[in-house]
Amino acid sequence: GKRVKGVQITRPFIYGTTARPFDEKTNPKPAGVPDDHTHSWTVFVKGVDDTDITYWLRRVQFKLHESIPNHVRVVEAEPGKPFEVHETGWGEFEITLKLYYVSESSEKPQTLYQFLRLHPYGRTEEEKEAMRLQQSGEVISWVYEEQIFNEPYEPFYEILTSG
Ligand code: SLL
Repeated sequence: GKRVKGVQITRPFIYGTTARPFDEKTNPKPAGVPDDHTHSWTVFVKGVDDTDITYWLRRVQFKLHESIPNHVRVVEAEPGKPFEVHETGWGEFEITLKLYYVSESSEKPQTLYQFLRLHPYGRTEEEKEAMRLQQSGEVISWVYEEQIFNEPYEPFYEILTSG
């Protein structure tokens, strides 16, 4: 196949984690969750404003901490849905995300790293308490990123630009 010379296509996306402490009122602990688990959390890759990104991203592998059962999770594309994993736990750690592009792109997978944050940091106890009250203690750690496709192959260029 031929590449489209001199062309660079960029697509914005977001990846990161969202965590919430278990709380009787705002986030009750489901049955079966171990006693030592303090939070529910999500790690995700998605489009900005939930726009679909499955026309260029076909799979995400999330490598979680080895203490978690089945710690390597593979999420295949479902149009319009974010790539995400929901879990519960007690500790913070670094997650490895491996992005697999649609086959038409001939792009190699890309690896990203994201620290799972459960606790707000760099704040006084009073500020933390205010955060807990205001937003049910939700701790977000998100990265806005731009995917760059350099001189894409012609069929992939068609896919990228026919939205
Ligand atoms: C720490 N270095 O010691 C980190 C490790 C691991 C967190 C954190 C286990 C959950 C499960 C879990 O939360 N591990 O048992 O499914 O803080």
